Parts: sequence; C-alpha cells; structure tokens
Amino acid sequence: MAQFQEVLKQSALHPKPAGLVLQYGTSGFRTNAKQLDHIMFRMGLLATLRSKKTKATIGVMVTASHNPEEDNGVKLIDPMGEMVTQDWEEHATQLANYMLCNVLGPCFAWLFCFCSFIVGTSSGSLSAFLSFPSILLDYGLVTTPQLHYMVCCQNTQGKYGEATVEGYYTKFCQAFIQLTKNVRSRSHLCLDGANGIGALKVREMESHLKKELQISLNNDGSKGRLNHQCGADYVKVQQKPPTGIKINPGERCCSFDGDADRIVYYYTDSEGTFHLLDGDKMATLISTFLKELLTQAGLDLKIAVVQTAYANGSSTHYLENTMKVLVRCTKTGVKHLHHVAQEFDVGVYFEANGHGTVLFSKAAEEKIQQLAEDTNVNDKRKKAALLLRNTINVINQTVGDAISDMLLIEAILAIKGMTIQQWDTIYTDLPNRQLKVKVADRRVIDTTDAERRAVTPAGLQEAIDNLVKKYRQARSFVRPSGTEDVVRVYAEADTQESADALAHEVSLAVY
Ligand code: 16G
Ligand code: ZN
Repeated sequence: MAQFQEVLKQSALHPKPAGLVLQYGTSGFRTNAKQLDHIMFRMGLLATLRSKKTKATIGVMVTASHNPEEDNGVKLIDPMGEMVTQDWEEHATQLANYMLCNVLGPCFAWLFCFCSFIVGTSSGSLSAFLSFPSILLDYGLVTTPQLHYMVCCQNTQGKYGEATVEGYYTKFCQAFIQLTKNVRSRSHLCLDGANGIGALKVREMESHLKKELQISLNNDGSKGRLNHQCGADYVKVQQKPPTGIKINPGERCCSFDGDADRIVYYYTDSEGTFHLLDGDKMATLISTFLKELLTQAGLDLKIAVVQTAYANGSSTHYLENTMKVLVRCTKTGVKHLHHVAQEFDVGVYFEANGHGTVLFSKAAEEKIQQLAEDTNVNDKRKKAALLLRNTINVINQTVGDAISDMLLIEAILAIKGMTIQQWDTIYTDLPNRQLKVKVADRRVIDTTDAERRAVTPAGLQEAIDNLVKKYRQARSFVRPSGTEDVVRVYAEADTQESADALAHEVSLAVY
C-alpha cells in the first residue's frame, strides 16, 4: 500500500491537464512538449508493467522524431527491440487519460518487483522517469534505433551485441569495414543531420569507421533548428534539398530525420534538377543485392519486399516483373511492415518516407553462417556467404535505422561500383503528389486492402475510381492520418501535371 501511495504522490507532481485526452498513435504519444509531462510519468509506469508482463527489459524512447522542435513524443519498445504490441497501445491510452488509482488499483501490490526498463531521448528531458525503482539504465541522448538496439541486447544477454553506444558503433562499423574491405574506390557522402541526434552520433561514430567512409556533415545542430527546412521528411515531402546546403552536381547526399530512424538519398544533376532516392529505391537496391548474393551462394531462401500504399507504382512493378521478387503491401506504420517481413527468410521492408530495414529469420542466419564456415564449398559460394554474413551484421534488425541503412547503402554502392545516378536509373519513379485535407472528422474514412481502398463514407471510393480512370498509369488513395488531424491524399500518374490534378480532384471528393 505504501508503494501505491508513493506512486500517487509522485504522480501528483506530474498532473494531467484538465480535459486533455491523448491517444497512443502510430508511433506513441506525440504532441506539444508542454503537454506531455504527465504522459512521461505514466509511461514509466506502463513500462514497469510491461516489463513485469514480459519478464524482460522494456525501452522508453522520448523523441520528436521528424516533427517540429516544440513537439515531443514518447513510445515503448518491446523486448526484442520491436514496437509495443497493439493491445498495450490500448493500455497506454487508458493509463494516459484516466485517474491513476482507477487504472492501477488492482495491480499496485506487485508493481515494482522484478521489472526493469531503460530510457533514452533524442532531445527532451528524462527526469520524469528517474524516480522509478524499476529504471535500469538511463542512456541519455541516443537515436531511436540505438535504444531499440539496446533493448534487444539487454534481453538477449549480449548475443545481438553489447548494450552500450560503443558496442553499437563497434558492431555496425566493423561489419561495414569487413563488407567493403576488397573495394578500392572510396567516395564521399554529404549528410544532412536535421539538426538532430543523428548528427551527433555520426560524429561520435566517425573514429570507428577508420576513414573508410568520408562524410561531410551538415545541419549538425550547431546552428539551425531541429527538422526546420531540413531532414528526411522535409526533403521527401518538398522534393527538394535542405535549405542552406551547397550541393555539387552529381554529389551523393542523404538526410536523416530528427531521431535518425529515417533516411533518404538524393542528388542534383548537371541541369540542377533534383532527384530523390526514397525508401522504395533503397528497398530495390538492397533486395537486388541480397537476391544476387543468395543466388551466388546457392541458398534457397525466400526473399520478399514489404511496402505500403505510398510505394511508387514503378518500384512495385520493377520488383515484381523484372526482379521477380515477392512484394507485399501493408498498412502505414513501421510495426505493420515489421510484422509482415517476419514471415519470410529475408524480409526487406521500407516505407517510401525512408524508414526501413531487413529482417533475417533464424534459419536463414544459420544457413548463411554454416556456408560461410564450410571449407568444402567453391570460392564463389563462399565469397557470397561471407558477404551475406557481413551484410546481416551491418543491419539493425530491430527497427529502421538511418545510420545502419546508410552504412548498408554505402557498402552496396561501393561493392557494385555504382554511382547514385546509376542507382537512380534502375527504374523511373512515376510522378506523384501528396496532399493533406482538413476535415471535420477524419474517422469517417475507413479503409481496406492495406489502405488502398476506402470503405466509408459511401460513394467515396467510387468517386476516386472515376477520377483515376481519367488519367494514364494513375492510382490514388485516401487515408486518415495516424499522427495528425488530417486526411492524406496520394496520387500518381504518367505526368506531374496529371498527378497534381488527380490529387487535387480527389481531395475535393474527400470534403
Ligand atoms: C509514424 C510512423 C511512420 C508512418 C507515419 C505515418 C513509426 C515509427 N513511425 O511516423 O512509420 O509512416 O507515422 O504518419 O511507426 P501518418 O499516419 O500521419 O501519415
Ligand atoms: Zn523518426
């Protein structure tokens, strides 16, 4: 009882603003940072309970991700480094919005025994968690994927790597160096750190790379504001480079988002035209590379690419028809893609916005490991197996990770001797447009078929179908945002004018 009173006493220091109702959305709670204090405290409680339930260490990540500086957010990380399960998202919403004694009353007696969680932040304060008896470690400033990695390491007794920031750099940089050790030409990468934690961490990591990758770092947080006119989301949505960075024609560039769980690549050509290489282009490059290696290694493993409705139609067409790779489509949100990717031996998943990674099944990892150690196989198979093994080690399988994705892409381009322009020409994106529409209640829109078709309101899908018919190679869909009070509209077609017109017409149909 005393413990419960203590929780209530502590909770009173973090009062819930009257009338404020928040929901655990696609990637946790997210709103203006000033309104999040009670949520932070309550997420400490939820992490304690989740740890008790799973008998494992849980992660709590505080981050504004790709959103403006005045925002913040918090989310839970499950034992293997993945997003917390859907039923616990419900518990999170309950705990955030109700009187603590009503929600916690039945379970207070055993609250803090045998449980632990770790915390990290990409910018905000962690003070709300530090009074918890169940806190195991405060990692301070880390990227979101670094905290996912730590959770996995904590719960696998170090098998995935050492649960320290040093351990993270050592694991991924060593794999990168191994992967590229026979490659002669080294080129240079221009990186936009979105004035976020990713920039700081790349700087920390540089010594581990032993000059094997030359990075010029921009938006490192020394001047500009977080995600302001820079970062992966800005570059993807605006389809232009971050402001204030001088980019030479043909130079290979990439942008992280504010917590470094998204990355996009781009360059400008000699005419000054901007070219974006988003999550779809990365998924294509990575899956092509992996498929070639699996063939060379003579390993019969099932590889698939998981996308969302936002994937450019050209990428899906290329993967299915030219690469003959299985493609699956899921609802937006990392947890959905991650889940489907787990069904395959090798599951490559990417959202077009640049969040993605590759998952290898246990069986696939074992087969690759065996082949890499086998002394009776020919050189070609062995070489492919060794490359596959190092590729596995350069990937953060817990979640999409801008740093690990960057190392993987850089390694593939170096091994293949490919320029960013050559990568870009693998297929040509269909022109596309995204719009957001403010409506009275976005929840009236319900979707099916991985958000590609609207079920309600009645007549909306039919109207979209009729508009799409007017254009060539056209596709369009609408969905309620999971993070903002808007409806999102996506359209693609054979020309930019058509894509723009279609998106506009569909947005009028949404009203
Ligand atoms: C969140 C998701 C991202 C998704 C986006 C969609 C995670 C870690 N992040 O940022 O995957 O693409 O929401 O936002 O799950 P929307 O519902 O507002 O379009
Ligand atoms: Zn992010």
